[in-house]
Amino acid sequence: EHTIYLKDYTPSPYRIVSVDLDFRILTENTRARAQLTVEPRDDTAPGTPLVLDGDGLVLGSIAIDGAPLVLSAYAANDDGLTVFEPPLRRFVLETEVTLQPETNTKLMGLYRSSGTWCTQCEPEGFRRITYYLDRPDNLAVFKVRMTAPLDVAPVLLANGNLVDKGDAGDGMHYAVWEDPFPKPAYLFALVAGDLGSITDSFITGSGRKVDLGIYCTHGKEDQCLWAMDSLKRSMAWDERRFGLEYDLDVFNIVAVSDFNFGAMENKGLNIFNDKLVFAKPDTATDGDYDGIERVIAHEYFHNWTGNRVTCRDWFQLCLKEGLTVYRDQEFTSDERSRAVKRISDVATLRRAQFPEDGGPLAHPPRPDQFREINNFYTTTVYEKGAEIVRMLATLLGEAGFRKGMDLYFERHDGEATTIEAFLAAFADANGVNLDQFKTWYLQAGTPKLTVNEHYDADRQTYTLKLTQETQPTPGQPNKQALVLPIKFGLLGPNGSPMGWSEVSGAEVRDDLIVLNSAMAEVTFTGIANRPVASLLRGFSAPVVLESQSSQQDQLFLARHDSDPFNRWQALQDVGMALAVAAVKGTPWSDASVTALSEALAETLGSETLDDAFKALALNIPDEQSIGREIATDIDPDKIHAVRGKLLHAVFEPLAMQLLATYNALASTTPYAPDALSTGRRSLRNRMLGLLLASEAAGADMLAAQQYGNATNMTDRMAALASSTYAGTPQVAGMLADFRTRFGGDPLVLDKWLAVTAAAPRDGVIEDMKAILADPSFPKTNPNRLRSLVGTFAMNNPTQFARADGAGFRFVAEFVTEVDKINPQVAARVLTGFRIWPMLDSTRRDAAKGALAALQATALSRNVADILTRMVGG
Ligand code: HT7
Ligand code: ZN
Repeated sequence: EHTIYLKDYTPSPYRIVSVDLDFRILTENTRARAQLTVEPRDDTAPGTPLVLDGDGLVLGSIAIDGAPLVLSAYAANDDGLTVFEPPLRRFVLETEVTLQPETNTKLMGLYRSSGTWCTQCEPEGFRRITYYLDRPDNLAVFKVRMTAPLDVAPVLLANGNLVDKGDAGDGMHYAVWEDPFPKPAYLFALVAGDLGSITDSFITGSGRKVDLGIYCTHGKEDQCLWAMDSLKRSMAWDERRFGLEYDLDVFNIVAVSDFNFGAMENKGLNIFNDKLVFAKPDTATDGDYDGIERVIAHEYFHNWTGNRVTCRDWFQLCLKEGLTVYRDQEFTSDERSRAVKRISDVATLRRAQFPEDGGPLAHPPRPDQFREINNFYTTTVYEKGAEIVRMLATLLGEAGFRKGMDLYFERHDGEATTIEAFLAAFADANGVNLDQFKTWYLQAGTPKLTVNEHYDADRQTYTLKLTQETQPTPGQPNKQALVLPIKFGLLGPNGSPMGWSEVSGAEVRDDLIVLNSAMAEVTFTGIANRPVASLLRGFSAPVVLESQSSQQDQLFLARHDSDPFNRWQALQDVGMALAVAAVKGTPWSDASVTALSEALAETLGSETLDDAFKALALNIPDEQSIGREIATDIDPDKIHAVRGKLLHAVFEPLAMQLLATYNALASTTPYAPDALSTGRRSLRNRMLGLLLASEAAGADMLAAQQYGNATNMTDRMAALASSTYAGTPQVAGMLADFRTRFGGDPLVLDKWLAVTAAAPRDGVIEDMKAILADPSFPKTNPNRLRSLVGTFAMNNPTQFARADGAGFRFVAEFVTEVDKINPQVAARVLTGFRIWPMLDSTRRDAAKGALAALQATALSRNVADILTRMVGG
């Protein structure tokens, strides 16, 4: 399979400047006619062929300026259309193809989801609809005419504004949509179906009225209100924070049930996975509400970062994705709790991105080569990409960052551009040099930042020796020093901030050390007592921090640090140190466990900390985090056992306080998804989980009661999930009840599939096989497949990485089967194997065996690419 390189980027010799599409949608098939207005570039030589992308299209007719082409003038095959000698002037190329959306299970291009016709074009789906320059640097204006049966498709939507509609005879009707903003084809969308909707409007800062619509299956309209509320708040926030107004008169969202990703930012017509639209208290959890708010915001924010300013090529994907994730993170931080948002984002980064960056699939945020672009919609591009933008904001300050954003839009609105251009806007707006900073985009791997401290009482100096190192990653043996913004503070003996008279050895601005070399020694003078340093506040750089700080210092920070992130971090570090030492054979001392218990009790009892923060703080790092910390020869069973014992040792002494808190937090008010109520529920449910984990008498009954009496899905699921993890005697009954109660609602069934798949017990693989073998299980629906097998591969470390290899074989066989239906889903599930090099030798061999068996079968490019990178070769 051939590799595409960034260095080979060349502009196309032709441009498509406008597109007229005419779709005739019928239940048997869809005919797509395209009229492309094509122009050669000034320097295009006569006789240069026009090469258009196509994927699986069958050409019906072809003409230039109305004259049909003779057979020798063009060639059409499975991956494109070439016109050998097009005119060296502006001309109109007209083609007609017939599509089969009904059998399109890859869910790219035009497909049918539960009766609704819809499209997904990013990154290379448009070529499955018509022959085109399917590359993001070709911007064109689109006009779309759709004709469809009125009975099955009364709703006809596309990008932009509706300009015409009417009766087309024979039970058919038509609609014409025009999008005045030039766009790349990946932002094209259409929807045709029998859908319900809710409508609203938004008045922009300059006083324009925008009509808002959310379309869904009939009967689900009342579940779209939270999404609409989130959309309006997103629109207002982007004006307030970045001065960015919406630009069309219409903004529509459509919820569909078969979707490869979360959602898609098509211009003026976002298409969403329905699980990120529908919410009502008795079927959606607080996590679901959060996810909807976040993704609605994310896709909306793409209107400027992605659509108005787009990517020159797919290597630049994180130009739009990293920046837009940063923007949605900021939105949530402003709308909810900044500290809680930061802690959960960092937890996600460590859980998903760090393993990617430290494993066989590591790649730079801006890769320089790929075989299959769909495999690069990764947590490195998205979440590490957002961390890079966040560091830029930290280095430039909020005002400096805004100046850079303003200049970026001023320079590049209406263009397809690059990471270089993005950085240049920030450099120029602030008069700084970002050449070294750019390395973050080009280099893979998580840097390790090691800190050694030295206090000199005689001289009253305090020195921090800072060292950074990044391990080699596939294809990048040598690493350069990065620019690390390290936010910090020094705490005096009573816990209050400590100042200094002078500082030397590195660039230090107020609370920020900027480390830009492999090593630096920062010396503070005028330090009367040994301080405790709080380093990397707010997780100001995506690194692994290694310091020799004692348990005592960490618990001091947990009590006194003014930075909530580091208070949380300090408690996690203490728990992590105890767990790791025990797994490696050094049991914890009673004193160290007691000290941690006491600090946690104090955190729980605090009158100033909020509930959501407490819920995050009252925990021991999860099994996968402990595994990553150990990093080699991992035995997941041992980690599971040790963590269980540690939870018991730390939380059993707090049982009375946990129970009292649990009881005190019971709610009497109706469900609301606001930050305060969500925090309250998450702390109460954490209490329940900890009571179960510490095997407090009656905890299993309490959980079963909560499950049965719950008035919302958050409380019901929390009880079910922690009972399943603990393996209480009531679990089987609860799971059966859940299935009966909610089995008819596919999105709630997903929750049942996920808890089932995550159970750390023997027999789970057999249960999953039975579920998959049921003829009513929809193997074409990505949500169902991901909930079951995706959850198993990602979140069930003991059963997926079973020493006998049964977990690996199950997933590999699943990948073989699903690859034939939907290669994107198969490839993503397969990435669960990326942990294999860290496992002990028995498990490593078992994983390699399963991967070798997979390699021996016929595979899609998506799966083959992941597999080759994973096993090397
Ligand atoms: N820009 C989108 C990324 C995407 C996608 C969405 C749906 C189906 C397939 C897809 N491939 C890539 C989503 C986003 O980041 O906003
Ligand atoms: Zn995005």
